Amino acid sequence: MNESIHQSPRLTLHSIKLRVLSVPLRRPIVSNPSVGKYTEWPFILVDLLTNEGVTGRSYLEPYVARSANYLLPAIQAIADALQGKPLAPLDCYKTAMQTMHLSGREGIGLAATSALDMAVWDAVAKAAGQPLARYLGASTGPVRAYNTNGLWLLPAAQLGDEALSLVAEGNFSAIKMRLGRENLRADMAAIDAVRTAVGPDVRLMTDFNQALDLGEALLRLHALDGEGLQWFEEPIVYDNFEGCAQLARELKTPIQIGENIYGPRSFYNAVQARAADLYMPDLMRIGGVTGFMRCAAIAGAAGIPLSSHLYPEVSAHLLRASESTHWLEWRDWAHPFVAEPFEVKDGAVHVPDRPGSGLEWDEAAVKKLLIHSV
Ligand code: SMN
Ligand code: MG
Repeated sequence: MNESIHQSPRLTLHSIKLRVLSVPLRRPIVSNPSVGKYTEWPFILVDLLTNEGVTGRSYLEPYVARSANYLLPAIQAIADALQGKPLAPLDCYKTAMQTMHLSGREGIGLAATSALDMAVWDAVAKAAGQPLARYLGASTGPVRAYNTNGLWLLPAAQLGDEALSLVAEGNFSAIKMRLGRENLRADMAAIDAVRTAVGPDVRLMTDFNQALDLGEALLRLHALDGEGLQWFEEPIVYDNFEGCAQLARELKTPIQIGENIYGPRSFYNAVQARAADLYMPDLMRIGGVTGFMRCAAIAGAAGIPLSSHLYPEVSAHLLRASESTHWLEWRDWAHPFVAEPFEVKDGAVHVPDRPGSGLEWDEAAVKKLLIHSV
């Protein structure tokens, strides 16, 4: 019997490389004025080089390309604080947080922390030769997903065909459509168009992207409460936990929030306030892998179903390792530059059996999509 123990190297930071891409969207995002309209989607790629030769990778998708102006220096400043220390993800997270005690532990600083946190976890899992899910004590395999690749605020007449193609993209059992049109009748017409096309068995998630005030939300959500929808996402402004809690109390349809929550402590505060029935943290805002897994512990202990927002690749690993996993939000916007996109079939995203998060870049594609690099 071979009893030799393979020690994975203790990693230390050499340097980081940051690149900003602008990636065309197959189906443009058409949302309400608070989110906006996009034909291209920005990504910030992080390559974290270690002195031991392992490279950790991650990306942020910060909605607007100009946010790179302040995110890149913040990521670099945190990386500077990690110099000379062991690259242990929880220690790195703590160091990053300490750098922000006086400048603010949410917003840009936390988004920058998340970018590095995901890259550090990727590096250490790679150094251990394990997929991130397995490094966290789980296994690789499928994660049930819904397709969010379209169904923005388009005319109802266009929605049926788009809904059918969304289902067909991965034999999905669930898709998400956006609501919050000018009035209830328009939202009803949109739901009818999608339901008629896909039939009764496909689950329909709905997302208002914070479009309504509480008065309008009370009227509209009560009127839509019998439509058999899977959830009402962000009906009102995301940080009005009291208003969200009122909606969650009054409605049969579950209220979903979480993509705009910054860090596990705000997540905990939302849970304490009973602001929603369901939560879906976003890896950029929640604090990367570290922040997400802390929320997964809170959600699991509270018996709250946990989904993810964007970042389907890393989120898939984490939902494999979460206690109360609900749905993964699937979208393929990173496919143009990801070397080996994850397999999507039978309504699930499949976590691949390769070390780390499984995210590597197609460098030829990155070159074409590059708008800025440091
Ligand atoms: C969303 C995603 C990406 C851009 C804008 C809005 C959305 C979601 O809230 O949940 O997918
Ligand atoms: Mg949303």
